[in-house]
Amino acid sequence: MSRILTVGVAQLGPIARAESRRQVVSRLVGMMEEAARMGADLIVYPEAALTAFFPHWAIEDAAELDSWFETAMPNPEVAPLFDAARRLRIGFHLGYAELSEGHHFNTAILVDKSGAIVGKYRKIHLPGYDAVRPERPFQNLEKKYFEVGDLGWPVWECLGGKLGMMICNDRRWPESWRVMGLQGVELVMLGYNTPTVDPAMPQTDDLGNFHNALVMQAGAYQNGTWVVAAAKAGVEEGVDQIGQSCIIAPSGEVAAMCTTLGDELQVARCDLDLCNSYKESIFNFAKHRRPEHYGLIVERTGVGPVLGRPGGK
Ligand code: ING
Repeated sequence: MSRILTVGVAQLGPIARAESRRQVVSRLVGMMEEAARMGADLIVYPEAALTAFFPHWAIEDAAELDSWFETAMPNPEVAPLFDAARRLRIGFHLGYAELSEGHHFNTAILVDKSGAIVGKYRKIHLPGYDAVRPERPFQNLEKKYFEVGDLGWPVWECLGGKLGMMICNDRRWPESWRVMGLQGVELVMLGYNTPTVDPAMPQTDDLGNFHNALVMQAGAYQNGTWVVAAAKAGVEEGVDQIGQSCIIAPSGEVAAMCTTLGDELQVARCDLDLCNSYKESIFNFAKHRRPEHYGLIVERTGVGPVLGRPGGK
């Protein structure tokens, strides 16, 4: 009997700086209701899904910066989303800016069909820089506004499968995928806010969508996992962001993809047992993977054996 999880990827169009949490949450609830009508068990929203992506702006005032963070989750503004999840019996992934005990994180949560928070992830790979660059057309101040995530990459048993999370830039680093792959992850949820151009790398201006697909399709295939990736898309406060939110099978094939740059839901039936046909064959880590021969640099305690020769001899 296949373990079918019907999943919705909920791409968001731009969120205006002046848009209230309540206004955004009503957009999210509308998409959750549409996903429930389509039989979804889970809906995945983007990174920073409650606000505009404020790391694109220089914010000097500490109180204004903190106003973009949630100090509790759930909270009164977000409660309608949790209520809808309970009413519709649908789980969800939500990215948001977290302020807890004085610490600022770029965070995502996994909520089950009862509306309970099952898991939390805090973004580890923070791109960009920690000081305003006035010459840039827009900023990426994640290193200034967030701390590096301190929760690792856990995998949770939820909705009948093994689910994990990463956030945006994490998807460009193979470590994010493999740490969860080694835990047997079967469905990775992620959100992203990815400008169409990176002012630091003009040579990649026309490669944004390609690199986005490249890293996620590779991550899916090399770890035998489904991937559900939700973009915040379109021109948000002057920053043009890629869309192409998608659901990717363990084969690396795209099972569903958004084709607009606005609020758009795509739904796919994800057979979690399809993961096993990769995890038990070509990517059977126990049978084929040889970390003892990789000569990995032991980053915590110094240099490991020389690359490629066991024991470094
Ligand atoms: N955004 C971008 C991402 O990794 C970026 C940063 C933009 C990297 C353009 C490369 C090119 O998708 C976030 N929020 O991590």
